[in-house]
Order: sequence, then C-alpha cells, then structure tokens
Amino acid sequence: MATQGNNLSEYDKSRVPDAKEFRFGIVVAEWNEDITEGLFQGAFNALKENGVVNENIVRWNVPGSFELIYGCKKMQESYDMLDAIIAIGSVIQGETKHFDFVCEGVTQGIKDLNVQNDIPVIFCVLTDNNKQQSIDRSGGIHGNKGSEAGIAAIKMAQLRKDAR
Ligand code: DLZ
Repeated sequence: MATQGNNLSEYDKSRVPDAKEFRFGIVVAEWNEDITEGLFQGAFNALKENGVVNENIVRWNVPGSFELIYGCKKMQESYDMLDAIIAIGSVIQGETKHFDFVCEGVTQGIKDLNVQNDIPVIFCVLTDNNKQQSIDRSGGIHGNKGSEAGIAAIKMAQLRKDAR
C-alpha cells in the first residue's frame, strides 16, 4: 500500500485520475529560466504520463513571476475549455526586498484567481533562499515540484468535474 510519509512532497501517484480527456494550460515565467524550464518539463511529463495528449496542453510565457497573475487570468478568459492551469515561476532571494514583494504579490494574485474564477490555478512557484535550493527542487536531489504541480492539476481537474 502506498503511504503518505512525513514529506509533503510525496503525492500518492496510485490515485491520480485518468487525465486523457482533460485540457491544461501552463504559464511559465522566463525569469530564472533554467529553473522554470526544469519545472515545466516536470509538469509536462506528469501530464503526459497520465494520458494527456500534446494538443490538449497550451503553454504561454510571461517575463517574470509577478506577470503570472495576468498571464493566468488572460488564459482563463481566452481558453474557457481548460480544466486547470499551472503557474510556473522561480523567485530567488536577492539583496533587496523585491523578493518579498514578488512572492507576496504572486501568491495573493494566484489565490485571488482561484477564488474569483472557475478554472483552478496550481501554484508552482519556487521561493528559495538561493539558486542551489531551486536547482534541487526543479529536477535535482529534492525531486521536481513541476511534477507535483502536474499531478495536482489533474486532481483539481477531476474535482472540478465531479463538483459540477
Ligand atoms: C525584478 C525581479 C527580481 C529582482 N527577481 C525575480 C525573481 O527572482 N523571479 C522572478 O520570477 N521574477 C523576478 N523579478 C521580475 C518580476 O517578477 C517582474 O517581472 C518585474 O518586477 C516586472 O513586473
């Protein structure tokens, strides 16, 4: 039997719904591109492994994590047939307070989109103290948070369908 474990990053992959009929959007921030591309690959692969076809995955890029809010909002409006959207970004602590403002803004912004609109938006934004922590979580020794976001998107797409 699969166990949850103490590590919250461990999703139970045995209970992922079949996703072959679902459609997903992925919005990717270009800031810290090496990290966000790793996250994108993790999310994309997780969707494909669970039956999603290429034609049912749409990707948009935005400049930085702060722009994920507007990008996801416009994607919700432009593609109302989507079942879930994944917002991918990487914010890394610098010498100024910009880190705090971007993290706060994107977190609240994505939260607002989930409250106000019907297509769930999955929060896949790394907020790390240094680049190594981001590398470790985007396909490194601590796995890939993009993969977890892909699984979360499928589960939320199923929840939305069941709740109708
Ligand atoms: C300006 C900025 C800084 C300093 N750091 C990051 C970061 O670590 N990760 C990220 O995704 N974006 C960063 N940005 C850019 C902002 O997200 C945004 O693109 C600009 O403030 C313009 O709105």
